[in-house]
Amino acid sequence: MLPPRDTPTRERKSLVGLWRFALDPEGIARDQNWAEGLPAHAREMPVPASYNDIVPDLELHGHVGDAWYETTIRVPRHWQDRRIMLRFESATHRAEAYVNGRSVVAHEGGYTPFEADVSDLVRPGSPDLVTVAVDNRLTWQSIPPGFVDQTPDGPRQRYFHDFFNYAGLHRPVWIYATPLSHISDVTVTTELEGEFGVVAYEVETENAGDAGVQVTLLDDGGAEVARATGHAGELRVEDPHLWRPGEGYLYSLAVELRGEAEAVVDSYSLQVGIRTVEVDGSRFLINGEPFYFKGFGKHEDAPVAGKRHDDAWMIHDFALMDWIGANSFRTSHYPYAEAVLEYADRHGIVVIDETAAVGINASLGGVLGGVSFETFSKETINDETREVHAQAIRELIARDKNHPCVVMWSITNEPESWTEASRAYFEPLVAETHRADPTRPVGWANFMEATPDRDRICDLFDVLMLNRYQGWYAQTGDLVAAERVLEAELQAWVDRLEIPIIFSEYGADAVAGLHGIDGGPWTEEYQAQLLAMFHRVFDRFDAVVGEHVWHFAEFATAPGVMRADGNKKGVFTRERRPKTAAHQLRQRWRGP
Ligand code: BDP
Repeated sequence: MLPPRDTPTRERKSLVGLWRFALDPEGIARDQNWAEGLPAHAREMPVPASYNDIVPDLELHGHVGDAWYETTIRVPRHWQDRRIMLRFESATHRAEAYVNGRSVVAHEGGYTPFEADVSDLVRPGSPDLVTVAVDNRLTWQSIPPGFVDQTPDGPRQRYFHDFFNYAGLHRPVWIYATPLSHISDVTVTTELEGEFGVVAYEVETENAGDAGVQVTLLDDGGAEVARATGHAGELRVEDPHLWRPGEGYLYSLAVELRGEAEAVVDSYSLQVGIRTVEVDGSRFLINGEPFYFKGFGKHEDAPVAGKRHDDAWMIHDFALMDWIGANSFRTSHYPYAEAVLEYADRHGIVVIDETAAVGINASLGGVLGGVSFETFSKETINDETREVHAQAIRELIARDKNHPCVVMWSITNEPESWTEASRAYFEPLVAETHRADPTRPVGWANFMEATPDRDRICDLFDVLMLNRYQGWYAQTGDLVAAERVLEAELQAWVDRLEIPIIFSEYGADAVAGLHGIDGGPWTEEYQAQLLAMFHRVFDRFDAVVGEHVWHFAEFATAPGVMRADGNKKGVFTRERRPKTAAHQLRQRWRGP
């Protein structure tokens, strides 16, 4: 799915700004036809943003159900006779959009884009009403899963993951125009053959008739390096400038649809990084060279606007990752805004790209909400959920397949993985991921209770990612015991599998400003000492090819006795001030 761009044949208008907004806790909006106009009590709401914390209002904060947004747009008159698309970069967790009261698209899943052809509904030159109902409910058949608890005090959303259920329109919304005869998708994969970089491309078109495809690869100075014609083919680049960690060198692929007399009917330009990714035994290779992941599990999370994509926070976070010496991160626990991946492409930051399949695990219910359930059953996570999960994987890959920064897919975080049912659930999903993208390794983040003697799915994957909390959730306060247990477990993994191991989570909560001579849980010293303990163990094993600290920054969670105003495992506070651990990590990752 191509993101909208301004090109010689295409034009886009951002719909970012203040929209009208109303909650529909009783589910009356469709009967009252809010799609043709929100009620008088509607208020203003920024787009993009999570709506939950914009104003101090518990109704908004804890809302369960639909939230309606509405804006009036004006499509330029010269868009007449063009294909006009309405595109949402995301709507959390599902949405139905309307134009002038007519439903145009519905979408399931809170973190991938969707769009609708609205050419026949908008009236270029005149005002048009765009409305969207965004539903934040998590169910057994949503990814991530959850359920709505009908309590005597009203509905309460329960879920099995450890971040606040922020909702709304978190990313930009666009209206854009393309020619009727247009390029609809481009897929690029790259390989190295001796001195050559090989860029294989495939272009899909719609309503293109006899028009032909021409692709031209340009270097970053705009000089042509290769050219080809046809919907699919290969471009060979002698002595290519590779995309590599730390150096996001990008070519651009100018794709043109050419009609009679070579006239350009449609044009689209895609950034291309030439690089390879491969797993070899227990090594993770980028361009044939072993790569060691240093960085974080992150969240899209900040005060006030919640999960809003914000360019200022994005650049600030990348600058802090650079300061500390990180070379990579995981998009825990859902696909991030497309701008984040584009930035990582340009700057050579390596990304593990994750679906929103977090909390497929009954044993987490007790930790996070005092509820317990059977993970996989007809009534809970079932075949329908798996189909929604498969669709989430397909949508992630369709969106992110062309990003050189993405070196691996992570299809789930901490699922139940020790039962026959879990194997039956995941086996087809791993196959589906490989089918959708045969070029990248597939991984998943293993839960602490899924030890090497119990786990039943690790052999399905190319890479093992471990989330481990020795010294925090187990052996609390005892780093000597924690080190022994961690080392023994790691040895057992190495004995069982010969694949790369990345620590995708390890860490401890620390209250910024809380100090203690002997450390102790919740102090800044203990957090730093625990990370140092993990590092000592990692350095004893060649199969460990990466360390992603949990977490980059403190983040909001649902309330709970284990959480003090959110999760405090950040090495930066939520406002991005460094704790002691941040300085220590900088020493390890950047050197003295
Ligand atoms: C793991 C989860 C992560 C949590 C973390 C924690 O993968 O989302 O935030 O532990 O407890 O269970 O801090």
